Amino acid sequence: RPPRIAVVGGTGAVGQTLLGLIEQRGFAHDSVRLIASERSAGRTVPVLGKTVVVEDLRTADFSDVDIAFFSAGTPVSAEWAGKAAGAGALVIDNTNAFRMDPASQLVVPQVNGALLAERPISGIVANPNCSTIPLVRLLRPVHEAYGLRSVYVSTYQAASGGGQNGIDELYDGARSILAGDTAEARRFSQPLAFDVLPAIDVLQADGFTLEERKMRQESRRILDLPGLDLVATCVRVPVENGHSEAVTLECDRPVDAAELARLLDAQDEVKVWREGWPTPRTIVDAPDLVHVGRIRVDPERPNRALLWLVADNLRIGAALNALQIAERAVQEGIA
Ligand code: 11C
Repeated sequence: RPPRIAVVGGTGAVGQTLLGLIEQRGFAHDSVRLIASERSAGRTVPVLGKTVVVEDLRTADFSDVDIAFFSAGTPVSAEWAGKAAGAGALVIDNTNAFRMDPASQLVVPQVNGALLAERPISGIVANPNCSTIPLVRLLRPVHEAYGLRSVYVSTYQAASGGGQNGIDELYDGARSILAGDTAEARRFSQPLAFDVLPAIDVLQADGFTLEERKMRQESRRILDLPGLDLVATCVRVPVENGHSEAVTLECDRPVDAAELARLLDAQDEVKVWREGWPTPRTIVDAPDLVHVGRIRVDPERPNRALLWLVADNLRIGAALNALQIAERAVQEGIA
């Protein structure tokens, strides 16, 4: 029998994208339940052609759920995902709550999907951060071919990383400024419209942000390279959707740019742009691919390659990765 699904946070930007992808990819399922906080419970919502009453997370029974997707924020997952897993559901968690938990798995199916041959001890598979996922999908083949020594990355992250509230804040701010008014910051630390903000998530004692720390520790865990030297600067830019990253790779061996382009193009669901370059607005026709451009090798240092990547953060960076985890889990018989 196909899995019985529950989605916690189904009305948010990632939850809505997930439900759309379940339909688009024809993910076989027996039933779909929507579970949310007390605030949204009782509402009726159209889901995959049916009308579903949103259930209250505090009283929801997960014992007849095979796969529970969580995307309602880290505090909600920290409190409730264990309960869902304890009741027997395989939890696929889209937050930062369990990514570094040794009893849970941190999975990008194209990189370390083989882990899904076994159910994690905690019953929780964590979905990595949206800027980590496209990066590690490129780092894996580069490491195998050239040996990764260091990775330096700067991100250009879209407003949708802050959910629908982030998108609304960008549009509201732009309208206010165009009307000669001042923009307001609610979801972000400062107004985003017509600006760039070099701080995403909480600032840590060492001066890095949590987003920058996540990129380092998650990449190391997914690639199984605990000593990988990777450093990030994460920046919010006034783009609606689609995260971009400028990546510098220091390798053990000299890199040939044309060979690197062929290598990346040969990866599943990766597109290398040989003319022009991808941008958040030009990838919309193929949002389920990691787009790569501007591949080049430093003529003064042949072991140093540089590239530009763009990926849909709500799909590749969140909902699609979560659904691909579910697809693989079903295939492996652990869900
Ligand atoms: C952003 N990467 O763009 C964040 C959103 O740890 O899952 C996802 C946060 C996370 O703001």
